[in-house]
Amino acid sequence: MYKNHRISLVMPCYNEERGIPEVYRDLPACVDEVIVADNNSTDRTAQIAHEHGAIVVLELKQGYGAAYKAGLRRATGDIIVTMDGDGTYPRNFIPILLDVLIDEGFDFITCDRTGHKDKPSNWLRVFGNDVLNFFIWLLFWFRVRDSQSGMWVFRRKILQHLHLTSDTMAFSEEIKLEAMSQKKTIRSIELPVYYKERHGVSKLRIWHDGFYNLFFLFRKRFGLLGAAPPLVEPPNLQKESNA
Ligand SMILES: Nc1nc2c(ncn2[C@@H]2O[C@H](COP(=O)(O)OP(=O)(O)OP(=O)(O)O)[C@@H](O)[C@H]2O)c(=O)[nH]1
Ligand SMILES: [Mg+2]
Repeated sequence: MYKNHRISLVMPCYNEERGIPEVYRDLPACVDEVIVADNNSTDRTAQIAHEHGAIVVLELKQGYGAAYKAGLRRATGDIIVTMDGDGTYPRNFIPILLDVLIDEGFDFITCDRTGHKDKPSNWLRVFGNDVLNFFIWLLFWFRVRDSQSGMWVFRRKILQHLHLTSDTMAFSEEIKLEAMSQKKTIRSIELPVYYKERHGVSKLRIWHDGFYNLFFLFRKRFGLLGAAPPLVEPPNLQKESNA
């Protein structure tokens, strides 16, 4: 619990047996439940997550977005924190981000890694991220510094307003588009964090995912993605279905 809010951490994991122990190593005590969405891992991801006390949800449909949808549906916290299962995102920032969300009355925080993605080996990722940020500005008229970041902190109830169609890596930009464009309903902010070296093998296919995510932005902008039911029902519908 954190300031009377129940906290869920959701991680999509595809072969992250090396990353999961790293996440747990300095996980703050305020996290009440950890959901590992295991995406057909062929290593010991599920076993290791289970041994650490996580709730393991198996998602057979392959993809970052598909795994996230399964994990988010299972989360019960008032506030959901997300990150990769590879140890890259800073767990010790969680209480600070929760402070900002709760004390300042935000609904959605997305974390910006760009200050720490300055290594020469990362130039292609930085460039690709910037191209996607630029097209978000061009197509949707709002600015985001790190459209591909996978660390978000948000109130679970906003899921009823989000239409999340993507089962792929484009899920990351889509959740920001959905949350940050609904300015009247959802109060959003982007905040900087640091970003560590990953444990285990990267699943990112830079060229494939980069072009796919760019194409996705156009399809989203011009309404070519079809409908997606919200991951949680609005409260009045929940009451009716429980009755
Ligand atoms: N790419 C990908 N990731 C998946 C999939 N299913 C689950 N994941 C998880 O989604 C997270 C993001 O993938 P990463 O390989 O970390 O991608 P990235 O963060 O862009 O790249 P790195 O900076 O190298 O970590 C990881 O926790 C993966 O294990 C999948 O089908 N594809
Ligand atoms: Mg990662």
